[in-house]
Amino acid sequence: MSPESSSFARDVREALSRPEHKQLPCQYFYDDVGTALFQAIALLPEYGLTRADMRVIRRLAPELPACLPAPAAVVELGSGDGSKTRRILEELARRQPLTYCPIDLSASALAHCARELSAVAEVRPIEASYLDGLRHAVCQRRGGQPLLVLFLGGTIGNFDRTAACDFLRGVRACLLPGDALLLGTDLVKPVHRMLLAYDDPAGVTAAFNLNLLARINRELDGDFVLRQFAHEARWNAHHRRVEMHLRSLVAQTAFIRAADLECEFREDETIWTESCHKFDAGEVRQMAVEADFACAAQWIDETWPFAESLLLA
Ligand code: AVI
Repeated sequence: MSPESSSFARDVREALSRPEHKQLPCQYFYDDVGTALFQAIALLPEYGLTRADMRVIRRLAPELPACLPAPAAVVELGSGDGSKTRRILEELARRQPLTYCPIDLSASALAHCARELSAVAEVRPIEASYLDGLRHAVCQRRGGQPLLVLFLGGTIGNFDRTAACDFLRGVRACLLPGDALLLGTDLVKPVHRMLLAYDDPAGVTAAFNLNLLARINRELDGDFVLRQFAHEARWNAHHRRVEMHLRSLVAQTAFIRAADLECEFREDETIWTESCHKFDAGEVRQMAVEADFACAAQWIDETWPFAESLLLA
């Protein structure tokens, strides 16, 4: 088994054996099928997040150079599809040549990103987890020149709130005064709107969620019967998050051979697959202060409330 498959097997085994609530880690959504399904989600009329982020970035990109010391390198946590980042790089590259370091665990996402953006900046892909990759990028800093870190698209919402604050502190610990982080966060909106975004009538998000079981079947020799699970999106008002679950429609047992796991489900038991936390703009500024950043600017999309916040180290 490859090292990736064995850590997938280990994580699946641990998460599905939890006595309190079975879970699956959301980072495993993004195999090739899951990535394609997420791209389709981003086009859905019910899912406004990606388009809102794009609108905000179009608005902030020309203003950005005036808000921070000229960065010599832009480091992106997650490699994105290139279109949002291009806007930012083009504006910054007017001042001086730029190095762009996308960080991702997926070699194919990094290769795509390098193809898209090598005309705008010198691309140095880093295949690693976010913080390991950031530490690596920081070591390559030239002559004390400032860095701009991008964490776009609202991915921080997929961390628990405590983990999100710890993560911001971890990013801050890698940076020096004069460096900056541009952070995207999806904001709270009416509940029916948020639920529709994660339970669209065409069933694309359902397919994205169920693909996690399909991926286990393909890669870990599992025997989940996908039709015996249903996609579910719930609003958790206490934690201000949309939770995605897979509900077992019958009492059943699934075998995952490569994880050496026999997994029993009661009827109506769910596997919790993802949390999508929603914020308000003031809360983001507060989180920034707690992580020892100063929030220098915030741009908000009013059509689909979404914020990009510029945090200075
Ligand atoms: C990647 N992340 C910001 C998306 C979100 O909205 O939390 C993932 C997603 N899950 C279902 N739809 C989209």
